[in-house]
Amino acid sequence: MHVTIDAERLWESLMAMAEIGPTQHGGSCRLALTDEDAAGRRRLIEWCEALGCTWRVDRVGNLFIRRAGRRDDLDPVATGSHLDTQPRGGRFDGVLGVLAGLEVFRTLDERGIVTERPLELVVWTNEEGSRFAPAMVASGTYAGEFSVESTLAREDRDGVTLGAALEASGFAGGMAVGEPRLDSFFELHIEQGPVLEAAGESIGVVAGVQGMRWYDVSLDGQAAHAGPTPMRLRRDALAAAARLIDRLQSHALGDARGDTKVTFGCLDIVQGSRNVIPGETRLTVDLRHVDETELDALEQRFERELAACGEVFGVTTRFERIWKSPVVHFDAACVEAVEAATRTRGFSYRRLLSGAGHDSVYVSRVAPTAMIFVPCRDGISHNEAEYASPEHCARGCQVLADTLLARANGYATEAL
Ligand code: HGY
Ligand code: MN
Ligand code: MN
Repeated sequence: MHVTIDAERLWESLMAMAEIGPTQHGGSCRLALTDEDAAGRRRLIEWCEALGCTWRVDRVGNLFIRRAGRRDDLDPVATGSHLDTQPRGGRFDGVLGVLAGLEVFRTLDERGIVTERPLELVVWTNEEGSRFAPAMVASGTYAGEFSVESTLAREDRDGVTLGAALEASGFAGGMAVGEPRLDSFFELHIEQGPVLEAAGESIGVVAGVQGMRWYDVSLDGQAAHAGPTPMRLRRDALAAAARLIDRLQSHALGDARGDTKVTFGCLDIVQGSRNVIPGETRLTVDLRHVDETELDALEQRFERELAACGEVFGVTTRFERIWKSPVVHFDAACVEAVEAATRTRGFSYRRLLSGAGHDSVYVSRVAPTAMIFVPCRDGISHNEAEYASPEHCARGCQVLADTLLARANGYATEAL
């Protein structure tokens, strides 16, 4: 039973969603549980209600939109991703996975196809981890990694809790977190890196996700006058942070395999002033690697380098690991189903590990899961210039449709 998704309609829905929270240079800003995020969710709900879908929200705001099957007593086959974005994010990160699910629903609806198992389209709350840390906190709560209470208590930089933001957004749901149980979960996403585009391939069959760890670092030296204070008597908290960044950058750049990733996304000078030696700085650290043992070693190196910088600059250093997401390998049968659907369509592809975290990381703990990637221009993401071509979006959506249909009807993908 082959269906062909409507590439143009998919693209139109992507551009229509991009009208909500547009940024100056063609990107999107819909921070988790802001008015823009809520508006994007409501627009999706409208589109799905027009197809006869029902929807419900769990206690951390995860939105589940159901398309009935012939056997509604069976666990649903699910797809989806996230609608929240980075502050100056792109129009495809997360959104493509959600709207590809909508396009599959629309295609089945116009063909009058009812699958054996019901289908769920899921929008996970706060995937980005930009407003509330850590990333994927709501899918993590669904999978049992975080308690509901701790998730609702997470605060943004203004001290607003995730629970209060949920209430304000109108998406504080009543459904118990962890429901519904899923038969399987398939997520379509842009690669957010350069691999597929450089190889000229259309599809990434994602077999897993690299390990990720987040830290909050404090460096406390001594504020002093920029003029009279001799260099060798300074306890400069920014100079110490700069040395740490440089040391870890050099280490990562020295990794010939390129598997070591270090990122310092936020650096704050507390009460900074141009003629005051920085007394206090706050730094975020993001470490990633495809191998858990190597990630342990990288974490130990980070600790050593931080202590050494404190010594050299006479600065007191502290750090807290606020998130640890181990290397994940997805369900072999799900990965093979994606690969078979891709081969059946004759699309060029490769298997790969994801460099970015996704809600699939946590969902894979409680349901067989796999992901589908499509290339993005110059590998750029988390940037307003993020772009995936209509053709690549359509191919990813087609593979998703074939995979969902096969799984929900109990066929092998090749038999479609
Ligand atoms: O951090 C990540 O990899 C994802 O974008 N949340
Ligand atoms: Mn994403
Ligand atoms: Mn992202």
